[in-house]
Amino acid sequence: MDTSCAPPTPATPATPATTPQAAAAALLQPLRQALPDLPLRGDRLWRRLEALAGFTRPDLPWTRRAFSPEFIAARAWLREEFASAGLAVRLDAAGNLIGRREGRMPGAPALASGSHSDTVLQGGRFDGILGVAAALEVAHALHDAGQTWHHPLEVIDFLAEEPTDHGVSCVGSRAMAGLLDMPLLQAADAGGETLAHAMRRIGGMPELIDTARREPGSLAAFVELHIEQGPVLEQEHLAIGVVTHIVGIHRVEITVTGQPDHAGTTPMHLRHDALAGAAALITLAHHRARALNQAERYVVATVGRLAVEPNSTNTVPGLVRMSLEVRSDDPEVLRSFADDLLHGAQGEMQRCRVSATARTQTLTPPTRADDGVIAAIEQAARRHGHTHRRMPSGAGHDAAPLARIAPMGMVFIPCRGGRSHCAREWSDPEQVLAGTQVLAATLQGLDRQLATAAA
Ligand code: HGY
Ligand code: MN
Ligand code: MN
Repeated sequence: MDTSCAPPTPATPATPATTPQAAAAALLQPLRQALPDLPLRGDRLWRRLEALAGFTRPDLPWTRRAFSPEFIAARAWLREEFASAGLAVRLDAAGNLIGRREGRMPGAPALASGSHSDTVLQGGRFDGILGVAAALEVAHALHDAGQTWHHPLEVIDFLAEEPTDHGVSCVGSRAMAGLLDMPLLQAADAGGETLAHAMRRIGGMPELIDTARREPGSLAAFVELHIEQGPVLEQEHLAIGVVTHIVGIHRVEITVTGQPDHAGTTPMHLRHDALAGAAALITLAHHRARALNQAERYVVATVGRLAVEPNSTNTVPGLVRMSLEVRSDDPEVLRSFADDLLHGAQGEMQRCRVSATARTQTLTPPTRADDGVIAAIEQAARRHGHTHRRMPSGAGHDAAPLARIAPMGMVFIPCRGGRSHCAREWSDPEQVLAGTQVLAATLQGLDRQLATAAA
């Protein structure tokens, strides 16, 4: 029996909303009729979270780097789980794992939800995999209930959301948005493997990367569930965060060039100590970001990765390569921070008798969520009686590139102590289920509203 929560079926199947404007207007209309809850299974959801987290490097808890053996094993497991939820499963040319459940409206663009199954080192047990497992649970509950929405539903595990060893993040979602260009595909890791080669290793086809691209309008909406990765929801005792925008991220490789010399025989005033120069830059970046960060402007800067050559105790460091990451909701700060830093550090570089250069790896602008999807998330939170607030995301997400091709929204749940990207990352089963309920109700509401607009 088809118990889809659709409005009275029109004589002829409705066609998708005719224009993005009509769709956008529809999303801002409050839902007139209640929607039946989906039979979500919190136990199945939690079991999948634990199983997926279990694909980790044994020596580094909760580590599943993209393209690693653990990642490849997790992908094979995910494929089976997608199929068990009644999804038609495929891998697109960019290495995104996509599960699809057909809808009842011929030609309708799909509603999409998902996140990423790769992690940073010692990354954590919820960052990314929560969004994949929750979207999968929504699809599985639809399958169990025999329900068919108007729109198809696509569950997506995007390839390599975390910055890869090639220096590229959001690999699969960039490709889907048509933003993964040849220079990024040719980026190489320390061992010389290109991103394209790594993509091929997990089943992608970089030479056909354009086939992974989705055109604007080809997805009805994209909604991602994610842990907040910050302290606000927990401190304010709120269950749900409704993301208004995702900060921009500028990732830069800074190279400090000095000269390797004997650590014992080279007088201090004759050294070209690249690490002393790098240390001055790191300290200056920290203080500049603190000075620029204000109530109405979010600015953070991080040097999280550093390589010293020759990296030996009794040699003056001759070369340092380090990652500078700047995040802000102010496009001008994003653009100018690295150049201003090097300019402001010229005196210190001269005193250390070294030089510094900066090379942009990726620059993702601040991204706004769609007002209609924000309204749908708030309606869903109210429907389930979950406290909620609007808030920005200081973390980057696959939702940012997706916003280029579809109305985007994000649902946050609290994480303990606001901690993330560390082994202590944690959210309670009740918080995970609450977030999944809101995700399901949001997608259900979007399906109804867009179908009504199209009728
Ligand atoms: O780095 C980030 O913001 C995200 O967790 N990848
Ligand atoms: Mn992350
Ligand atoms: Mn993430």
